[in-house]
Amino acid sequence: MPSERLSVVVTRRLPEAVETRIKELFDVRLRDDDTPMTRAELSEAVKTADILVPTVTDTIDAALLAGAGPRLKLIANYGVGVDHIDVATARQRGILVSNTPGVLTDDTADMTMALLLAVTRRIPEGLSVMQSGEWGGWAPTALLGGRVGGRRLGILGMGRIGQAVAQRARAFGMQIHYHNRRRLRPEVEDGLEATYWESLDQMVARMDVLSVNCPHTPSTFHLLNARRLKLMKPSAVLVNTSRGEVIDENAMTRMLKAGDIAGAGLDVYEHGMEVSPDLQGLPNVVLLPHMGSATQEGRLEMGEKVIINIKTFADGHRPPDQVVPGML
Ligand code: 8YV
Repeated sequence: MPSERLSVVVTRRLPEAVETRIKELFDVRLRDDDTPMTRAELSEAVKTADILVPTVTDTIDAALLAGAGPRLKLIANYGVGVDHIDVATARQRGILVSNTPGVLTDDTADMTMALLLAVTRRIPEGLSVMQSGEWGGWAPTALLGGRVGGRRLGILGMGRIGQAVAQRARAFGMQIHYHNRRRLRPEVEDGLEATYWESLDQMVARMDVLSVNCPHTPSTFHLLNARRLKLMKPSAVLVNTSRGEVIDENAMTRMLKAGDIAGAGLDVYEHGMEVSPDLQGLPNVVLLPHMGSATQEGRLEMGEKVIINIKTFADGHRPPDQVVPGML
């Protein structure tokens, strides 16, 4: 199939350089404003396109795919997480799915550390004192946080991003612990000086900081449920730059309010943009609007990956970043 004949629909505005390159290569329909597509627009897109380029804000479920036209052959996701795409149904319908792994690893790991430090060192509280003009000068007991060096960091999900977090946290003098579906190879584990916990319960109970870095799948939904959250030390801090659904957000909010967990740094939420006001008002919580991978460089590289996946497919091969059911 010659690539110039392929019709590509991109569901969101992407960086200009990415859009320009896609336009050069394909017969493309681009979005003309910054809003996500409505369900009706998405339904229309899957009916007519050969290739769809969605983002995390598009729900590509079985019902939507049931209305897909016979031309739709590739969903080239702009992002690494594919929990918004029903990959199994796509496969049954002969539609390939690809993602953009690797290029947002470092940026997301950096943001994990930023949140970890923001919560433990009370950065937003300091910022607010300065912005409100309330600073009364240095005082020996003002805004004391906790030292991160020496603390135990438990990483839940030791894939690319988890390992990048481990490397950074080691440089801050933290002790690295992890729980993962599969134990890392001994040489990788040794390189990261990471201690493996087969039992998530036992790890949760012993950590000073818990960082969620696993994908959201049916088996990780509410992995940190109310029972497990209650195992955390009251002095412990939770950081999540992965997906909100991995944590029972209501249970976490109750515990944060009651002081049963010391704090949380969150970039993602269980119900997307709907962030509970209870969470918003807490001083021991730092909230960001899903910015983990939001660097100019990362967004361009994500675009390059999407283009490589589409071009390779158009040239008659499997996209290099094909996702198969159960892989993530
Ligand atoms: C992206 C992400 O910005 O790639 C992911 O899985 O969560 C984000 O950091 C987003 O997915 C873009 O679609």
